[in-house]
This record gives sequence, structure tokens and C-alpha cells, in this order.
Amino acid sequence: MLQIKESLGNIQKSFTELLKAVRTLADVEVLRVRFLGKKGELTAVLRGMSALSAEERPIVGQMANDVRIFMENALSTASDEIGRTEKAQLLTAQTLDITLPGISQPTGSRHPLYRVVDEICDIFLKLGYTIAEGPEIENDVYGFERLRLPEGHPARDEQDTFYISDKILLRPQTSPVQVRVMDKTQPPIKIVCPGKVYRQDALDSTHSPIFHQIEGLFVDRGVTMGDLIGSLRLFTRKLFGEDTKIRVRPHHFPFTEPSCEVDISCWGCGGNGCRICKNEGWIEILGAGMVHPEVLSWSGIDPEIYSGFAFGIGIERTAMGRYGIEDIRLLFENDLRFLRQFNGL
Ligand code: 2NL
Repeated sequence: MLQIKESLGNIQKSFTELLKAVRTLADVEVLRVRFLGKKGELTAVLRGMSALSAEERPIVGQMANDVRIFMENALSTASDEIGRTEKAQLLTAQTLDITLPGISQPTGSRHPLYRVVDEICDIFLKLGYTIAEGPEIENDVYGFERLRLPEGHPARDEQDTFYISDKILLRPQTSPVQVRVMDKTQPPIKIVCPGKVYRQDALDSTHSPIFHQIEGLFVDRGVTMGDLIGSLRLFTRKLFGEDTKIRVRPHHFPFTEPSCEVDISCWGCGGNGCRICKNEGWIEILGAGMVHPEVLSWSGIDPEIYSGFAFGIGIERTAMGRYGIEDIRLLFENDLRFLRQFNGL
């Protein structure tokens, strides 16, 4: 029994000595295995207990248990401390300089054309219109025939577009979208149709073979030219400012009767004449008219019951006027030096 007591004392002593040299969690684990493991020193001593008498056994057992608890506590304290130090070292090693400049994300901005599209659509949405869209590739029925532009009609030249085949073409205006809506819906119909349209125009500072348009259509009982003019006056005031006046001139479109062109008082001089309006005092802004009764009836809408007005606004021209852009090509070249000027606008 004395010998076992001595062994236990030696184990505790050498354990305490070795514990002082422990630096890492791995060191702690090595000690744990060496002293408390299945093949460890304490286990070896306990095996020798079989030689003890029944009286001695519980005493030595108690002592061995005390040594075990001592070592377990010492090991867990050591690993806690090492854990804390290692974490602290890691935190000092991985310093983060929050004063370094960040990696900046270049911000984009809405293209000036779509800025104008959004503004115009917003105005009509507030007037109870909804937005309708449709295909840019059309057949000649919706592209021309249904708008009273039969083959050989002189106005087809003016609107000459790009043909994919004899009968398939790129739409020269967004009217086909409106015809498609009228085909499917009975009045009241109140829509605006924004989108890309195509014409066989050579590119220069004021012409582009691809451009943007918004057309509007209002069909209901008793819609008059007065409603058209009132709506357009309200719209132009919202878009160009409350002082804006409009001038309505007679015109001709095959799809409307009567038809008109609408000018607004010049935003540069208010009507007195300046460089912007070429001394006219007025700037042409859109075309409009009362939907031709044939166009209504071909969509299954009875022109004896219903009437409607329609209008079309060119977006490029509006954006150029609004932002003082003098060459239409700037709107399509996507030169960042140009587009960045609209950042934050
Ligand atoms: C322009 C101005 C316009 C329309 C578009 C239209 C649409 C249908 C029926 C009747 Cl479905 N009209 N749209 C009307 C007048 C003018 O656009 O200068 N166009 C060549």
C-alpha cells in the first residue's frame, strides 16, 4: 500500500512538473493521454490495487480518485487558458484597418431615353391609363393594313421600315400594340404603349433607323376632340411645366380622322422666339387624332357607339429638347462620357 501511495504521489508530482511546459492544446492532449488515458500512468497504478486488502482498497481508491480529479481540473484550466491566449493572439495578428478606402462599386444611371419614357408613362398612369406592350417584329396586317395603310399607299413610303420577308417587318410605330388590345378588349380602353420602332432612315444628327415612341389610346362612349386636346394640354403641362401652352394644327394620318399635330410653346423663350425653336416660338411635339371609325370597327368595336382618340410622341426628340442634346447619335452610342452626365440627375 505504501508503494502505491508513493507511486500516486510521484505521478502527481511529475504531472505538475510537465504541466508547466504545456504551451498548446495539442500539448494538453498529450498529457491527458499519458496520465489519464486507458494505457496511462494512473490506470497502470490502479491495476496494482488488486493486490491490496479489502480495508486498504477504498483508501487507496479514494487517493487515486483525488489525483485523477486534480489532474482533470488542472488540464481543463490549462486548456481554457491556452484557448484564450490563442484567440487573443489570433485577434492581434488579424488586425483590420477600417480606415482603408473600400472597393467602390461604380453606380449606373437610367438612360436619358428611358428617363423620359418613365416620366411620360407616370403621367398617364396617374390619369388612369395602363401600359401595354407588344412585339417589335410584326406582320403587315397589324403593322400597316389595320391602320388603313394598304399596299401601295403613299404613306407607306414615309413609314418604310425593315422587312424580314414580304409580310414580316419591324414595326414602324407602336400602333399594332393598340390594335391588338382593341381586338381583345371592349371599351373603355385607356392605354399607353411605349417601345422601340423602326424606319428606313439614314443615320444623321436628327434621324435614326431605330427610335422610341409612346402612343396613347382612349376609347369609350362620347370621347371627343375636346377630350384629346384637354388631355394633351394637361400632359404637356406636367411634362414641360405648368406655363406650357399648346397649339393644335390640322394634319393627316390615315389612321385618325380628324388628325392634328401638336406644338408646345418653346421651353427656351416661352414663345418669343429663340435658337431652340428657330425663332418659331413653338416646338412640334406629337401627332394625334380621333381614331378612324374603320380602325375601330375592324377590331369589333362599334363606331356608332364608341369613339376614341390616339396620339404618338417621339421620345428621342423630347429627350433631346429636354436635355439640350444636339445629336441623336449620342443617345445610341453608349459613350460613358455622355451617359455619366445623367448620373444623379
Ligand atoms: C405620329 C404620331 C400617332 C396614332 C399615332 C393611332 C393608333 C391607333 C389608331 C389610331 Cl391603334 N391612331 N396612333 C395616332 C395619331 C398619331 O403618332 O406622328 N405618327 C406617325
